[in-house]
Amino acid sequence: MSEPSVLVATRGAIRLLTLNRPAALNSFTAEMHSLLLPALEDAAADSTVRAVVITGAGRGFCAGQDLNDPGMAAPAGAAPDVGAVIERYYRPLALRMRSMPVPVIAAVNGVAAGAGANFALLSDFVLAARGASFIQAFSKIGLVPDCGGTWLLPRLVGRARAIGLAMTGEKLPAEEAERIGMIWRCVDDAALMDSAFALAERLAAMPVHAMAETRRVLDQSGSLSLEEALRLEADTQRELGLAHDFSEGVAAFLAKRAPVFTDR
Ligand code: T3D
Repeated sequence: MSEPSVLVATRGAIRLLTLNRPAALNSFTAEMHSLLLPALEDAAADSTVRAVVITGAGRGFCAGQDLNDPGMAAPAGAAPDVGAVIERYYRPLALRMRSMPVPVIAAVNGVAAGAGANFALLSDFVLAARGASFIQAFSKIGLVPDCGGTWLLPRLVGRARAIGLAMTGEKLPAEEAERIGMIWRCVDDAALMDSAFALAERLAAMPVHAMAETRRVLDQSGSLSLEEALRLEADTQRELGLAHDFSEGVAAFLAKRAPVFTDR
């Protein structure tokens, strides 16, 4: 029997998801989507999970849509409905990534292309191996960036670089991606997974609910006036101020002891 195209493992409070179609650089198939979104849902629903790490098996992270997958193809004789593929698979995936109740780290082990690049960029932290790269491959096949790319890229790297990366489809090496602020950090290839787990463990011991709220307010702030952003901050602080983690954090600070955060 062949291995599942998404492997799920748990290490303490960390859930590890591995995209597992290495022969096709872990490109997305309908079958892989049928495992990936539920795996994220499961991590979100499991109160023992406090951080998620996503990586790829083999030499690639994810080459985007599998351009050979019959599971995505239009019925014989019909025109392809790429929009339907996006609506069915990539939209829910992007929205789930951006609403996880815990921090998500992409450990990008190799090339991340097309929707695979933007899937990584949807994470809270992108940690990339020095040998990895990012390619907005869409323009080469006559498409626009998807899986959130049109929203993410200008926010991460500004319009000039977003346009340049998206229109040329040039390969962006991981070190350059770090230099221009597109990703969190680049590490030596051999150190990638240890670095990802070390970061995940550090985050898992912190107030993860406040982190998920931080992501939410930052994502919303881009379309708000200062007045509205200040209101959102006040409303969010009001809610967090009533939660366990805030009182625990303050009590631990005052008692000069290590805090134990439990909210999620
Ligand atoms: O319905 C829809 O299409 C809508 C959804 C769109 C979302 C998208 O993601 S569109 C963008 C799709 N992705 C691409 O266009 C990337 C295509 N791949 C590449 O350009 C290159 O493979 C890479 C630059 C990523 C890596 O190049 P390289 O030289 O390191 O590897 P390779 O030899 O090209 O690939 C290795 C194998 O993976 C190869 O198979 P083989 O010949 O050994 O049997 C190759 O065909 C396969 N592979 C790589 N990417 C894909 C793929 N197979 C299917 N789909 C792929 N996307």
